Amino acid sequence: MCKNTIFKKGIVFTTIFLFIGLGIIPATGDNIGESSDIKCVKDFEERNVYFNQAGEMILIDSGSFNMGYNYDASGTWWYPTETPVHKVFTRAFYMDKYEVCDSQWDLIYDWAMDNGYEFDNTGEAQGANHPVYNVNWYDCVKWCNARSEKEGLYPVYYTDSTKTMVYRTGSIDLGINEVNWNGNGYRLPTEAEWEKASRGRLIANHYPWPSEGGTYFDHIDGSKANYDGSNDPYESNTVPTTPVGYYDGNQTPSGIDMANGYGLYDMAGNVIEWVWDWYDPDWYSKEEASYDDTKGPSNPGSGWKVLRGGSWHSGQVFGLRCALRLPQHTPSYIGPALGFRCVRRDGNSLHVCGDLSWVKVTAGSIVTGSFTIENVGDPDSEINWEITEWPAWGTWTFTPISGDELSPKDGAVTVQVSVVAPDKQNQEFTGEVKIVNIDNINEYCTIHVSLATPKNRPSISSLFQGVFEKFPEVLYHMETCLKFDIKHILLW
Ligand SMILES: [Ca+2]
Ligand SMILES: [Ca+2]
Repeated sequence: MCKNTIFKKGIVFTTIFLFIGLGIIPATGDNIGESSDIKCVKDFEERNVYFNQAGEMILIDSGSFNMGYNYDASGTWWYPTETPVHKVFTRAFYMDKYEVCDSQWDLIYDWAMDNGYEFDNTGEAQGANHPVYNVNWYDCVKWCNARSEKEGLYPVYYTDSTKTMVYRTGSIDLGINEVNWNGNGYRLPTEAEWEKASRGRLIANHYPWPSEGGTYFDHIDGSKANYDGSNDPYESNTVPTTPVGYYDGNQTPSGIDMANGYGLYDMAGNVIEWVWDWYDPDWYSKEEASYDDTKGPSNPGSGWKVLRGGSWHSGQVFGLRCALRLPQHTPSYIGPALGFRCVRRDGNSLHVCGDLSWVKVTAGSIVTGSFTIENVGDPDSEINWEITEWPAWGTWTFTPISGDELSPKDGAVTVQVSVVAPDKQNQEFTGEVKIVNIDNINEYCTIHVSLATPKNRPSISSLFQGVFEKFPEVLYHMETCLKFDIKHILLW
């Protein structure tokens, strides 16, 4: 368990969704892949629960993943802007579990209108729990800022590189320097963050669920996502969005829970989603594409923003793939199939993982264990940490007991633990080990520990005695066989 007290309208349908026609593009492939660096599921889940008490966001863990999709020999279903597959590290971040829905949009939008914000569009939707659409990139970015300010977080987007003027009005093509990437407020995901989140810890998957190799049609049908022809009950509507997270097992006909490996919904289909990045078709072959926490091109270049994940409008399931990068949309574009979701940075850089529990420990004996400490903050950040508290019972040794300049690149550092158990039989001991960021004592993690010594149990000899008393013939036969007085030995 970790703690950080800082926490706390209608455009034409004819618009060109690129993947109309992409069906002709040559299908399967051995995408190079390796899993992202998952350090600790247990602690990950604990942090998730903690954060979700404040909002419906999911923690995407720190680590690398393979971005893109490679050409394969069959030449089917391949698109050049997705190559080459390259490794990208992102630090941990939180992402909205669902696309931003209408009720959520309105709540922030109304607050923003009373607090100096101006939007180009009011946003539309097919119901309170359906995704908002007809919102342009500028609207979404400003809405992120309003969401931050309303919740008392630091806004992320500014109109100047000194980051003093909060972006609240106008249509401004922000650059990377006008963004406070370390701010704790809401923002659009980068392309890399979106794809990593979409893949849900899987490797070379076509869709946000297990779907390697074969053809795309082997892996997707109408029970899994909302696309054109998915035959959901909303299919005949003019704007056939489904409620956000509809594909969660409650849809009709009922299907399986379509949250991906991270617990995110609609990462394929429903509405396609804005991301931060400007579009550069050749971006993946550039060195900067593999930088830690890459944020895409630093200037507008093509003038297009990237859209991700496909939508209800995607007739080609090709368009719903994790790797697909949809261009040809300026930041001022709006459409009935285009919405968004937000991310924000993980407020805690110190990440501790481990389980220190021992049962049936002989009183006074020595037990050992370990846990890990990791910096999941900024790629350039360093943490000086120290173990400051541990239970008063037993005699504890930690190796090491402190560390300097731990950076995300160091990965997880293992701390070996040795405890001399208290010299008391039939006892249970519990407590906590506390690990503190000594430069910010408000940031700390704790590990629950427990140790139990065994009860005074009947001895083996007394168990045998019970058997012999009940079945004396057993004792007779054994004594005859072994030619000595077992009962005497047991009683001795
Ligand atoms: Ca549909
Ligand atoms: Ca979507």
